[in-house]
Amino acid sequence: MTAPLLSPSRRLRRTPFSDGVEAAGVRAYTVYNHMLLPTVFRSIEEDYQHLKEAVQVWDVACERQVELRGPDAGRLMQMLTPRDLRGMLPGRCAYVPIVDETGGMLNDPVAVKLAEDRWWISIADSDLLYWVKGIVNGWRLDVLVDEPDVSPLAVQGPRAEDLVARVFGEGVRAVRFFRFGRFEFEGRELVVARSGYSKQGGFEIYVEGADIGMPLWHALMEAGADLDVRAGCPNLIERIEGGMLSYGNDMTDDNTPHECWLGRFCDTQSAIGCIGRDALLRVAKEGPVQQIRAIEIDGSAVPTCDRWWPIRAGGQTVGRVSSAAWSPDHGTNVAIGMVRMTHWGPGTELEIAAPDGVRAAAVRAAFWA
Ligand code: THG
Repeated sequence: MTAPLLSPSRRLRRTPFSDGVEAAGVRAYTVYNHMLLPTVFRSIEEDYQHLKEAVQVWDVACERQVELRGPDAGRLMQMLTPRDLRGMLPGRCAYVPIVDETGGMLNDPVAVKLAEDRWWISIADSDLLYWVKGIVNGWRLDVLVDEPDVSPLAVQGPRAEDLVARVFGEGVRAVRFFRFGRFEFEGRELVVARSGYSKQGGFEIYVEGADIGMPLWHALMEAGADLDVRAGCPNLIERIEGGMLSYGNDMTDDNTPHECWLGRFCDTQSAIGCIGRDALLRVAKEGPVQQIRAIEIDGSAVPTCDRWWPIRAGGQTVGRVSSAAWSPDHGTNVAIGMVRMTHWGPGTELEIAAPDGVRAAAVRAAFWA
């Protein structure tokens, strides 16, 4: 049986790079923020090996920006997150949990501080714009909120710095992790940050203006021909090995940042103004009763994880697996799951009710990367 196709329509937004992605032979897409996100080019395993040894250009335009502009932009940003942003300077990026009034996760974006009064929130897959607009209107804040014509293009892999330097100049080499600089391409100044949804290193170019999307795509492909540059995409295996979470898969608004292992990005005591602060201070007292863990699943390659797989131990359900894949480099199945406190210790043996049968599994002390 062949997999069903996804019917295109204008609701399912194309990106400024979709023509390039299709010419490169994209094999599968998912939908993210109502937009196309490539998931496979050659095969997930082949894409994975290539990402780890060369360089790829990723159409991650679906990481849409929620732009905050105006005198209350900084105050608004702090209302959204329990991470203390007071020391954050313009030119920096920060991974920030976004929580609602119950402390539930609404998104886990990268915040980009362009200026004191101008921010981009580079969102994961949820309609954060409406929550932000609601707050602005309810609190009568002096800030404009919208989704600008900005589409991230990621360059990831060990040769990413060489490739980006060829197109934007040697100055990009000085950009440190989670910082950005402005660099020229065809007469336009673009934000280029050292960041990205992989552990292989690289940059994200915030392409302002859809019209320069394909010119930049072609420039990168031409400049990197001898580096074996290819079109790529966030890779399921690599991101599980690295413990990069996927909103909607690994966590939802039912989870607090602490359950998601994102406590290191929270300063709830000092994040004055955060809408979820009181709720988080309350739950922080008891501590989480379930938490994200790296899990190794025995047996041959697992099937696609497109629903939560129950985690069992001693006849009880003690959690769920939310992401899983066969890792060629580790010769085992790597997975991310939410596990109850009674069973989250390293080495704890578990059973996973996968769709093709029950498998033995174990909690790991840490992710693989
Ligand atoms: N880049 C940008 N926007 C994004 C993503 C991105 N929006 C959607 C999605 N990815 C948001 N989720 C994440 C998850 C992890 C990271 C970034 C965004 C990430 N984590 C680092 C890590 O785990 O090593 C830690 C970052 C830090 O130390 O501050 O990078 O990828 N623009």
